[in-house]
Amino acid sequence: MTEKPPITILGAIKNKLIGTKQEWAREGRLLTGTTAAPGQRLPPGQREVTDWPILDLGIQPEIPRDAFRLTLDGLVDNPITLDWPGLMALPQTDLVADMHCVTQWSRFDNQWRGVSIQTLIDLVKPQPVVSHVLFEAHDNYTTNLRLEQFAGADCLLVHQWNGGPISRQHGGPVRVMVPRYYLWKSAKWVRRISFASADQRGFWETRGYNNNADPWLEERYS
Ligand SMILES: Nc1nc2c(c(=O)[nH]1)N[C@H]1C(S)=C(S)[C@@H](COP(=O)(O)O)O[C@H]1N2
Ligand SMILES: [Mo]
Repeated sequence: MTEKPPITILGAIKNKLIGTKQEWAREGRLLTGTTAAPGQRLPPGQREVTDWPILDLGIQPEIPRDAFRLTLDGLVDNPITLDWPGLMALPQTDLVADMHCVTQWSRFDNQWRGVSIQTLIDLVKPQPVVSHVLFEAHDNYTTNLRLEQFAGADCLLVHQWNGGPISRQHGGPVRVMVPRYYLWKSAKWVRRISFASADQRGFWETRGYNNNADPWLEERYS
């Protein structure tokens, strides 16, 4: 199963969108050059939306709950693979948070339910050398964070949004939510989280997007 899927018309359109986003990065599009005032809720260059746009690479994997598996491994004392009952057996956390996409939309007051990353970190016990985390998803998307970004008190592995299951389009049954960074850092359909002692850039981070991705610093591009 190493063959690449054939390029379909829809795939070609998505490839074009990926190309467009890479061009934005090269040209520094959407940059306002301003800095948010301390405590400002809407980051610079963003506008509030009330719908929830869908962004992906043209594949929206279908993962039934009973097929859900998430592996946490790498430089940890206790690597684990969680299934759906295993995830549900962990303490559940509710959080209301905003989200900010680099394509300029922000959506306020999203109600998330899931397992806090702190709980997962306590479970797998990363070794002291761990400095970075790499996420891999079922559509082969990847993204990366420093451990301290991922270990924030507001970081969750989520399975509910606004009181219902997260839809397949938005990364269900389980996605990552790291609300204080641009949304491309929050992997949908996550299947592996590996803890490492070195940084490895993900899909957008190798295509001109900022490695740190703080919306209030307008870290859109690298
Ligand atoms: N697996 C996977 N995760 C992903 C992406 C993707 O293409 N595949 N896109 C990222 C980007 S660029 C954004 S803006 C958000 C979009 O999440 P949403 O579609 O739920 O709004 O998912 C992020 N996580
Ligand atoms: Mo995005």
